[in-house]
Amino acid sequence: MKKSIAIALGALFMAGTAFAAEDFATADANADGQVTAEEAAAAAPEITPEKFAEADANGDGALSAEEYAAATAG
Ligand SMILES: [Ca+2]
Ligand SMILES: [Ca+2]
Repeated sequence: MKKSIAIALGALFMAGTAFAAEDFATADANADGQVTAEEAAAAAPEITPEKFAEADANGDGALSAEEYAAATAG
């Protein structure tokens, strides 16, 4: 019983990860590998300017796939 719940949660987690990757490609409107504040605002309104700045770990004003995942993680 507990084991099947763990498997179900694992499957959910993997599905979420796949969705996030797809989400990044969608958000990156010009496909340059970076999501700008404008692209993020258009694709993911839940990323507030505060969240964007927080997720932009290297401070270059754009989100890489990794940074975008952090921004959308919650
Ligand atoms: Ca872009
Ligand atoms: Ca960045």
